[in-house]
Amino acid sequence: MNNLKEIDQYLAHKKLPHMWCPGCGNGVILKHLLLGLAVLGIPREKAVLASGIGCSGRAGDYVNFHRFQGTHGRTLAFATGIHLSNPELTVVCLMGDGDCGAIGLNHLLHAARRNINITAIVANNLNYGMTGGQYSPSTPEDSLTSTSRQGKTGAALDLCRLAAEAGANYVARSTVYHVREMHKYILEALNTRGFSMVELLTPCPTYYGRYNKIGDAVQMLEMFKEKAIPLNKFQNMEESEQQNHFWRGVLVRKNNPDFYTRYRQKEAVQ
Ligand SMILES: Cc1ncc(C[n+]2csc(CCOP(=O)(O)OP(=O)(O)O)c2C)c(N)n1
Ligand code: SF4
Repeated sequence: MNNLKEIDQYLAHKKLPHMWCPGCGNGVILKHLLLGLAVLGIPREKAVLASGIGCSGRAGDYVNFHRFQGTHGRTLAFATGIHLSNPELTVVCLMGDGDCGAIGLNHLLHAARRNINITAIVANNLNYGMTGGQYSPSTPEDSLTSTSRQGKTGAALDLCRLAAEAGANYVARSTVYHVREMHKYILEALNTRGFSMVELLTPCPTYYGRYNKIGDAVQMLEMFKEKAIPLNKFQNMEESEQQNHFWRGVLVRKNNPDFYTRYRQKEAVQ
């Protein structure tokens, strides 16, 4: 599905045009999140977008349904509260890689461990966009950023593997270049009961692309096309080769009961 009419109802038209830089991937992610809601027929009054602080977090400004923006890094904690106070809602949490993987990492682990019925979308632009292109835990090793002028020291943190290990029911990763795959994973995540997470590699030509001399947005997308490879291929690579690539695919697909269901079952037997 690619019909913009379908997402009209979810968009705050009066707030447009958006503030993102030309070539930023955040608009593509927002579009496919809204398409996902439309495909699943989720009414506006049943949808909530909890977004982080950062460029990606500004997505909340452009939606015409319940939205919430709290403090940086605490997005999943707020989303957990929203979900538990009204489990009928479809709660989506949209975070940057800094929000989710640095200051907010603890919340990711516990949301996944509890298998909270939330869909987390992580817009991984490989750096902190809003504050000037500093490196984040998921910035690839040796990347040039405003805080690693000689190249980042230390490997990138794989947020998907952490969420999978902690107990999430659905974990997948794709890129803004692989748009059909991204669309499918967002739909699958929204359709999962329990904690679901989709990490999306997305271009930040203004900082990551410029500092690393990758070029403009098109060249950043070409980088994702070349370097983001299917999970099974990635697993057969030497470790040294893996460091120069990203995997993409579905890491976890499970059907374990979510936190709310288990909690209610305990109450019922008392
Ligand atoms: C508690 C707190 N610490 C730091 C900041 C400053 N800050 C705002 S956005 C941000 C990082 C943004 O990076 P990311 O979460 O990856 O989102 P992006 O802008 O790249 O989409 C930081 C450190 C803040 N607002 N609040
Ligand atoms: S700084 Fe980067 S992430 Fe932020 S709006 Fe510009 S391109 Fe997008």
